[in-house]
Amino acid sequence: MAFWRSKKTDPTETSESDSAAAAQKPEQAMGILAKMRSGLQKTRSTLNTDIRDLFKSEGRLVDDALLDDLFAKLIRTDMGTGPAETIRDDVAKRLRGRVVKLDEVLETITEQTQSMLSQESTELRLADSPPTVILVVGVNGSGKTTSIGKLAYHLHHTGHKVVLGAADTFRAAAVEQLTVWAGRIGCDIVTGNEGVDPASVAYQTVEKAIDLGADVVIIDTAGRLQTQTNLMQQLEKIRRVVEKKIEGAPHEVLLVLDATAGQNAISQAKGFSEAAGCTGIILAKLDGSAKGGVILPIREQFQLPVKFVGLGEKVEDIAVFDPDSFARALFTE
Ligand SMILES: Nc1nc2c(ncn2[C@@H]2O[C@H](COP(=O)(O)OP(=O)(O)O)[C@@H](O)[C@H]2O)c(=O)[nH]1
Ligand SMILES: [Mg+2]
Repeated sequence: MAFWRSKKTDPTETSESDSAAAAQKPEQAMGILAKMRSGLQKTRSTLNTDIRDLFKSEGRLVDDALLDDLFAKLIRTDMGTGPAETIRDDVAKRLRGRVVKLDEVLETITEQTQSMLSQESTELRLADSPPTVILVVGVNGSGKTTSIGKLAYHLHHTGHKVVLGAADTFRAAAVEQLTVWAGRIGCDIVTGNEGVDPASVAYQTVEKAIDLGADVVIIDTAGRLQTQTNLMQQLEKIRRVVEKKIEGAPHEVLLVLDATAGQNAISQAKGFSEAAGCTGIILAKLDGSAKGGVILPIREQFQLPVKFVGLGEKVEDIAVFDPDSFARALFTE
């Protein structure tokens, strides 16, 4: 599970700055597990403290009382009743009537969660010929700009030429924020003055990427709600101008969801994802949340793969979503 297939073929090209990206190569899956573990620390400690309370060292009989208690603990991670029932019923099916230790229950829960989270692909959809255009959308403050910065950093350091487009022209601060990221990464950015048509910024960004022979374009957009018709139309316009320039673009429309919003993030985003033609999800701010269980209803209710998870505010705090590592990080110490 590479973060992104590295373009570099000449080993002399690798530099120290590749180490963060290298930490996400398949042979270093432990790196990803460690990262997820640290990002999910809040959820895990709530959950494990809670579940541990149910057990004594000599174990406990799996009966209705335990199953009810377990259900209540699972719910606290904001996974919702559906997924919590599925997990509880699986524990019942496999362990009812037995006296079991904590570890065995956690292992059962982890396996069930892994299967619930499994999805076809987390790989970014690439253009047949570069540049690949990625549009990033979501409500205000969900973590769009920060996720773009982190994503761009990893792409840049795996040998991809990245151009950023600051199409959130509502606030000068938003443009500045992305400009700071571009400077930090050392990649190109196209900006427009506050208030200019975001679609024109998107258009110019794609144009510049073509001129520069860039591999990836990532376009930031202003936060919006699905109910804001004019803003949704503006998003549609961005899509149109991008597609006009490159057939098949945008290749990905990534919806950024804020994990700290728990179930609210889901209700907010449901209609949005359809209206904006989203192709994948970035679940940001998992580190700040004790509600990491929210990923389960996200996988259940959206017909979209989770592509990345945000695990902090630093450049390296993003990971390709891997269901197995995620479930393990959620439940095991
Ligand atoms: N802890 C944490 N904070 C994040 C993460 N992603 C974004 N943030 C913070 O969330 C706030 C809003 O992020 P921003 O990218 O500006 O959101 P936007 O309005 O969607 O562009 C900022 O303070 C970010 O530093 C994350 O994965 N972890
Ligand atoms: Mg922003």
